[in-house]
This record gives sequence, structure tokens and C-alpha cells, in this order.
Amino acid sequence: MSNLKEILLNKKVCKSVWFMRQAGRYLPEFREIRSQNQNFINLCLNSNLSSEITLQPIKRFDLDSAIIFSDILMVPYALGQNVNFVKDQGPKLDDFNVKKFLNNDIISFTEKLHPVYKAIQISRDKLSKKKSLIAFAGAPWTLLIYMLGAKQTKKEIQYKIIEDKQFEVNLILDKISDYLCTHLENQVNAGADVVQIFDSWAGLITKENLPSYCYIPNLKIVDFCKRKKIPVICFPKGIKENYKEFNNVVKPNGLNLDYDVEPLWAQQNLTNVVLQGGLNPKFLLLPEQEMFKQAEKYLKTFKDLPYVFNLGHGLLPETDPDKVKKLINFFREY
Ligand code: 1CP
Repeated sequence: MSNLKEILLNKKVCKSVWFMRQAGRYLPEFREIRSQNQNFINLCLNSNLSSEITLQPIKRFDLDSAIIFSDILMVPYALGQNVNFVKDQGPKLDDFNVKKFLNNDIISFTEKLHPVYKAIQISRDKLSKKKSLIAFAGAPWTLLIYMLGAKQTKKEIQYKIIEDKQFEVNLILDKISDYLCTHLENQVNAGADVVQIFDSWAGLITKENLPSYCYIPNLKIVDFCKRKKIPVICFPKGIKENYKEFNNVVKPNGLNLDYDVEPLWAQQNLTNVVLQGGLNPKFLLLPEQEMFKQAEKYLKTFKDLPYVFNLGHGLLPETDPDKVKKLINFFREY
């Protein structure tokens, strides 16, 4: 077992485990706190509670890394766009306003996110030095999906909204990376030692638009992290065989596989990078032996490589925490 930061920077042939969305919705101890805090953004701005939630899965499962309890939508919030989480509908943001967006500055942006940085400080102080604390941000494209209101219901994306708002798309892609880089650097200064960039909606981008909407925006942030010596993991979810081109262009330290990427294909095509994840979170809903069989596919394929055991997307709300425990034990004994 080795520290995530070391694996990413030195490509040590070691294994490590953490899960996306490990802090949150499927844990009874999270639900308890959440039921007393109806406003999700305010919960993310409560440094003590955010830190407590961050450490809940570490206490329960002794995972190798903690991921800070926050949300990718804290950035639009700090850029002046109010965010509401409507039950069973997902996040709803105020209409995007060009003038308001352009009136932002790095100092007030940082001030608004101070509670997140404070939560990282508290968590770092309480977390064993052997464990990594992961900070994160949404990639520009994924954030603009929410900022321009293209995600209207729980499942649907209105791509037409994006096509009709080319000026706003270009403006956001051009301007938001400075804020994202600042947010990542602030989180590292507060005590995080690894960062992950979530491009959850990259799979919606057409092949011809991938360079301008996905590769280049991710590359800008990765290059910034490299200059600052911050180990960075990218997650361009849903781009299928384009994972190869993404890896060759963006060259992050780590790359999270989604559940559509075959592990053997990844092992052969995604080189000079530390691979992470891949296992379908739905497999945690299967009977134990079936779940182990699926997990073994990844562990076998990446046996002689540095590999971070994780999922192909976040843990599902209906996941039984005991199953998570069993999966971690299986990984440790493997
Ligand atoms: O209890 C609740 O209602 C809140 C559920 C919840 C939680 C626990 C949301 C709402 N966000 C989070 C925390 C969160 N979000 C974390 C930290 C916890 C952890 O990982 O352990 C992280 C890393 C995120 C990242 C995030 N938020 C992403 C990228 C990853 C992914 O899932 O693709 C995205 C797209 C969001 C937006 C978001 N936040 C929450 C919701 C319901 C949504 C919308 C998801 C959607 O549009 O489908």
C-alpha cells in the first residue's frame, strides 16, 4: 500500500483504494447530518460538518485517501450564480448572466470559498499523514452544462441550449479555467495533496468538438498543476476510445476509467499514466461473489502496474455500506 501522491508522481507499482462519492448519500451517518441541513450549499459551507463528512468513510472503512466533501457547483456559486438542490430533480442554477460573470474577481471568489479551504485544513489535521486528501473541481465543459441550464431534469441534457449559446460557451471556456486553477491551488495550500478534475459530461461532446471543449480546457488545468507540482487525475467520463487521444494530449498524472472502458484495452492503449477506477458502481448491487468476480477483472489486468482501485463513476445512493466494506477487504486480500 502506498500513498496516492507518491503513486501518481513516481508511478510506483503499488496499489491504493478510494471511491468516488465515498462521502455522502449512501452512508447513514451522512444522511443523519443531511436531514438536519436542508440547504446543500450551506452544508458545503459549514467547515466543521464538511470535515466530519469527509472523514466518515475513513473511520468506517479505513480507505487510503479521503476526498473533501464539497461539490463541483461550489465554483458557479462563488462566481455569483445561486445554486439550489431541488429534491429528486438535481441542481438548479439561476440564469447565467454575462455581465455578472465578467464582474467577478479572484479575490472575492477566494473569499466566498474560504469555508471549503477551512474544511480541508480541519480534515488534514485529523487525517493520518499516511493518507492523501483529495481536492477536486469540475472541468470547464461540465460546469457550463449546469451554468447554462442545459441539465433540466435528473436524466436529460438539452444539447440544443448549448448550440444556441455559442457566445456564452466560448466565454465560459475562456474565463473559467483561471478560477478553477485558483480553486485547486487554494485547496492544495489548505492541505490537499492530490486533485481530480471531473469532466462528467465529456461524453456528450461530438468528436470534432472534443479538442476545444474537452482536451484543451483540461490541458490548461493539468499544465497549471504540473507547474505547481500538484499531482492531478482527470476523469473525462464517456469519451470511449477517445480516452487514448485525451491521454496523449492532456498527459495527466492519473486517469480515471469509466465503466465503458475495457480494462485490457486501457492497459494496452493508455500508457505513461497511472490508471484509476473503472468498476461499474452497479456491481456493488450484485451478490457478493459476482461483485468480486467483476473487481478481479481490474485487479488482474493491472496486476503489474501502478493502479488505484476505484469505480467507473460515483457510488450509488442505494449501495449497502457493508458491500463497500467487503469490496475493500477483497481488494486488500487480493
Ligand atoms: O444529499 C444530497 O442530496 C447531496 C448529494 C450530493 C453529494 C453527497 C451532491 C449533490 N454532491 C455531493 C458531494 C460531491 N459531489 C462530492 C464529494 C463527496 C465524495 O466524492 O465523496 C463530489 C466529488 C461531487 C462531484 C460532483 N457533483 C460531480 C462530479 C462527479 C459525478 O458524479 O459525475 C457532479 C456532476 C456534481 C453535481 C451534483 N451534485 C449533487 C448532485 C445531485 C449533482 C448532479 C448530478 C447530476 O447532474 O446527475
